[in-house]
Amino acid sequence: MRPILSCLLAASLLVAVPLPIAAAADADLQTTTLAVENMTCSMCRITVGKALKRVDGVVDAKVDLKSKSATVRFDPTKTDVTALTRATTNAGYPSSIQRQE
Ligand SMILES: [Cu+2]
Repeated sequence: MRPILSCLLAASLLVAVPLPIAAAADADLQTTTLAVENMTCSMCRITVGKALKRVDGVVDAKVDLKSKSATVRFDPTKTDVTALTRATTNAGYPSSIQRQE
């Protein structure tokens, strides 16, 4: 094999291999939307987001000020919804489950 071809092959492997792994990991994640109380400004939004992301097992947390909600993606083997609501409550923003997927 000519060097240029093996190089292209290596590059395509690098791109192709991580995708199925990421997809598998994604399927194991759980998404929950929390209704968050007390949020009044963008600083509140940031505080809630930080509190959620600090929870071990949380992959992503999107906090929406307008709808007073937080959409959290997490690994259910590492954490659960109770830990999420506890985290926002401890930060001063009590929350409850709005929607669970
Ligand atoms: Cu605020």
